[in-house]
Amino acid sequence: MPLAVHAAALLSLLPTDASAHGPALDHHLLLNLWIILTLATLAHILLLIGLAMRRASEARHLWTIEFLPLALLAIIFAALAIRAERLWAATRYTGASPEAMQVEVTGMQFAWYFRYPGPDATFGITRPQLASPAEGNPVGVDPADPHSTDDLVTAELVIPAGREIDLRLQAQDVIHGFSIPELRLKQNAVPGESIHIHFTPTKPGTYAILCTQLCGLGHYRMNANLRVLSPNDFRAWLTAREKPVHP
Ligand SMILES: [Cu+2]
Repeated sequence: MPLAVHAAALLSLLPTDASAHGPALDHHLLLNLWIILTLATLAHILLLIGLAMRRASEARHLWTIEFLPLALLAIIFAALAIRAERLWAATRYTGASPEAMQVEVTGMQFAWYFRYPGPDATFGITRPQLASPAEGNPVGVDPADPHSTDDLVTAELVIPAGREIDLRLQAQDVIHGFSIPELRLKQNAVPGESIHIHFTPTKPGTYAILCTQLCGLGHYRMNANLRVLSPNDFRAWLTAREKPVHP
């Protein structure tokens, strides 16, 4: 089964699949590659046949070898595009379930910060003029807002496996690209916008969060860690982090 071997080799080149929506995306990618492989082979066979039969046939209009293949190609292309668009939209436009864990992600030159709303489940107000990484307030949380007192801001993203996570992405200065290859996630963080993306991590582990937009001289070092923990480990982590906030 050369095609199966081919697929297995391709899959082994992809990073680990650690999210619930990942396998469908990988499947779609492989389907695209198989179709391209088939069409490229067919095109070369047709080319060789054309060369061999060049003198044997007269030039005439053959709709079966012109319009029919073109129509079929257009249908295949449209079907692939619609399916890809649906897969893309599934993590964005359909909306997360109400039980999803909320985490705010802020990109800035050249770091990622993550904010958890705390036990009150509400994010405090942020003000750009208050943002100061040097003073321990990188995202500019307003201490005057009662909702902000229990907000937890971290430099690594820690989430529990098996629970849906609803991220809201924003950027303080320029466009940054939030990307986690193992979770098959990639979404720009744009200044002035709050962009939601939701997913369910399936495999505990440590993965790299990258910035995929050239955002300045320090772009090469703009990364952070994602740690996917078991639900129990996550609870322990959250409790330990929340203690200093609630003495
Ligand atoms: Cu960046």
